[in-house]
Formats: sequence, C-alpha cells, structure tokens
Amino acid sequence: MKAALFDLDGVIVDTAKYHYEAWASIAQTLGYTLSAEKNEALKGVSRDQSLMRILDWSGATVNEETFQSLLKKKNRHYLSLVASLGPKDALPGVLSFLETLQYKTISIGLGSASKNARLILERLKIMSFFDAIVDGNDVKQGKPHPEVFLKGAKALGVSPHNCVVFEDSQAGIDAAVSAKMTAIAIGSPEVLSNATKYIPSFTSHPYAKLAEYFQE
Ligand code: B16
Ligand code: MG
Repeated sequence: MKAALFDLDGVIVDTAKYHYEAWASIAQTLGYTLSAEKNEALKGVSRDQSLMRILDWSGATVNEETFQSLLKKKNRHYLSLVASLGPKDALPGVLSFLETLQYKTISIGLGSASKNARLILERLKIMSFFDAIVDGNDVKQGKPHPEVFLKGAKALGVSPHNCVVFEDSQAGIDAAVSAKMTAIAIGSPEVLSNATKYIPSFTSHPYAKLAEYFQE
C-alpha cells in the first residue's frame, strides 16, 4: 500500500508568507532585519527553534521569560494573519489532487511542524481527506529529524519506503530522505536540494505526472 504525506505550510496553503511576516516583525523588535533568503532556513522549523535561529543571527540574547513571551507574541500575530483563511485559500490544484488520491485509495497523511496545523485544516475544510495527522504537538524532534514522517507512516500503517512526501522546505525534504521516503519538492532545485523530483505546484503536475511514485 502507498501513502502520500503532506507538509502543510507552503504545500497545502500559502501560510509560509504569514510565518515570515510574523517572524520579520519579531526580528525587527530585536533590531534585526529578517531577509527572505534567511527565512528559507526557518521553513519547516519548529516555533522555538525558529526563534533560536533568529536570536543567533541577530546576536541578541534574551532570558527564558522574554523567550517565551516572544513565542507567544509571534503566534498571536500569526493567528491574526490566518484568521480569515477559508476553503478558497488551499493552493491551486491541491483539492483536486487530494480528491484523486482518495479516489485511488491512496492513504493521505499530514506531517507538519506547526502546532496550528489542525486549526488551518479546519479553516480550509479539508480535514476529512486526512487518514492521519501528525503535527508539532505530536513530536519531540522537529524536521530535519524524520520523527514527524515516521509517525505519519506508522499511523497510516504504511512502510516508510512506500510513502511519498510533499515538502516546500529543505528541513522537510531532509526529514523525508532521512526517513527513507520519496521526497517531492514543491519549489525549485535552485533553492531546494536532495529531493527526488521538483514541481512548481500541483497545477502543473496533476496525478498522471506523479503516478509512477504511487505504483505498487
Ligand atoms: P507553528 P510546516 C512549519 O509548518 C512552518 O513551515 C514553519 O515556518 C513554522 O515555524 C512551523 O511550522 C511551526 O509552526 O508556530 O504554527 O507551530 O511547513 O511543517 O507545515
Ligand atoms: Mg512547509
């Protein structure tokens, strides 16, 4: 049996831009300008690890209380930015791809670093497509550690080598490869590496073009 494991932010919905906006604002309060290039290294990375990286880049040090309050502030800002998300915000081609996978009886799982993943899936009204959901609340080790995808495979009852992962982040691709899964990158090989295949979006590569990865 084959399974598809989806990352959330940047693959199913364009929330990556909202994470960036919220982190850029936190970085600004630390006197640091977070570039889009640096932000690539935050994609797929957990909330606290992301703040650790920003602190490292900015050279700022904060005590534990401030660290926790910055995490809360970032999440409040992020939640305000995603408040108006709805079904129309799933990225182009995602819904029909999920429908095709379901029609082909391929198991569908979510493997996201986000603790807000369930909330976003509910807003998009696509929760029912997922046979298993593993998110930032369920793992001890964030991407690039393979835990999130290995737990997803286990929950679906599918061997890791039969799983196809869709990811937009380097941390996530590395996690999938380390889990011995097929990694399909949503993005360009100029920015991402280590994936089996690179596609710009689900519109240009519908199921027919990805079918070889789901063959038994
Ligand atoms: P939260 P993904 C990741 O989600 C994002 O790419 C990353 O930017 C974010 O820091 C992380 O989730 C944690 O998100 O603050 O909502 O718990 O791409 O793995 O779906
Ligand atoms: Mg992502």
